[in-house]
Amino acid sequence: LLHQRRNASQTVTGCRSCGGTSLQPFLDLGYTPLADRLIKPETCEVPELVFPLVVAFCPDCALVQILETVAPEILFADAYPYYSSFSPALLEHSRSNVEQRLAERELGPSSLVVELASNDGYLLKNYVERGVPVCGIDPADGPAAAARKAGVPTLCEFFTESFAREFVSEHGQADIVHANNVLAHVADTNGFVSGIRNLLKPDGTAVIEMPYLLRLIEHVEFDTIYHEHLCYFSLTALDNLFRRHGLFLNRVEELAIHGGSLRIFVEPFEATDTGVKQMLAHEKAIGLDQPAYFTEFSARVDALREKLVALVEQLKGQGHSIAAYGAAAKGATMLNYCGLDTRHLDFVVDRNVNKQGLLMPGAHLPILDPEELAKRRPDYVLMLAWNFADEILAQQQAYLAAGGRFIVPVPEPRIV
Ligand code: JHZ
Ligand code: ZN
Repeated sequence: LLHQRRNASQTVTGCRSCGGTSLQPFLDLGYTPLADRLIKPETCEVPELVFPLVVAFCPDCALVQILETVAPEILFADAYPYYSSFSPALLEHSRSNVEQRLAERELGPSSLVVELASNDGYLLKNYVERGVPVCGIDPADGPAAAARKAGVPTLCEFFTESFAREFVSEHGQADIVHANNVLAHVADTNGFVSGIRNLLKPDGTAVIEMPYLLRLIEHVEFDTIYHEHLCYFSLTALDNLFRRHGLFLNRVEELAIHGGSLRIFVEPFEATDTGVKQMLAHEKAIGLDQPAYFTEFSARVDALREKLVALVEQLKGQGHSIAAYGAAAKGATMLNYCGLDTRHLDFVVDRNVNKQGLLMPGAHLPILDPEELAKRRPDYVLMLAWNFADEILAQQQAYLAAGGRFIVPVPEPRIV
């Protein structure tokens, strides 16, 4: 199975944030294929590229990170299948984010809002509707083309320190910089943050979202670990990272999205509010900035795997059919780490038409339209996109009413 293209990945020697060389591994998910690299059935690229997935803690700056960096050209540029606009809950989350920014700050035709990893324009379109000039920056050509088509000016580029400099000399600095679920994806963590510093006006604000490490650990969301996600952030680690570049975490909000996220408000001047101070103090109090906090995690991940596999095998043994919902990147980690594949699950459904017709990495489940649940009526459906469980359960009332059942794997496998 092991098959690696030369120069496709590199192992870090020092911390991605502070450069410290005392990284302490605490979880090994083995060799796994790339979570968003869906397989075309006709050209079935087998064996697939697989890469080590080891997670470590840096005692010097508290950053949790994986050790392997897969080349971004392989991860994001070519046929990247993730389009934000397939989730109504995410669209609503983004619309309300923009409404709040507009309520807080006067933005008009001479303002500039930039989004890093603007995907298909799902967020910036809300500013466009309100007449505020925007520019999206995203390296994935499919989603960037979709954004332009939706009226959101978008540059198809990776955001780097040098790109930020060129951008500012051409377009000027930004009043607001949005960056949702992208900081963890970037190999040059410090260059990216320094780029944000350059991009911001002196009174500008960067509004940045990322999954919150505390919730990942608490809820055993180990499936959100895959090669696209290089870093897993606590507020402590973020504070250390941004301060190094003259940026300050002045405000923080906790959000439910993606299993529990942080939204940080970062500015080039220090005006830290009490919420930030309290959250930093809380992380210190529970030891999230210490290696001991992470020692049990690996055993909890294995316990989840054992419980899920036992449940699936029990249901199969009783003659039940099982499918899955959500060809999510996190689904790839869940299936591969648990060793679940076509022996256990018949297919996976996903609304994203760009994923339909392809196969899940590693497990090779075919990806079908969600309509197929009503047609094929599997007895059980493994909820791989558990972060959207409420939305999906509401949408699948007919399947549930007909006696169908979902298996939700996180934080603990259970049937709903
Ligand atoms: P979803 C993505 O991860 C991509 P993924 C990325 N790696 C990242 O950082 C995180 O988000 C934050 C589908 N779906 O978004 C859509 C339905 O079919 O949780 C998606 O394919 N019907 C950049 O891929 C998948 O499920 C629905 O009703 O793990 C969900 O994937 C809904 C709501 C979703 O994240
Ligand atoms: Zn460090």
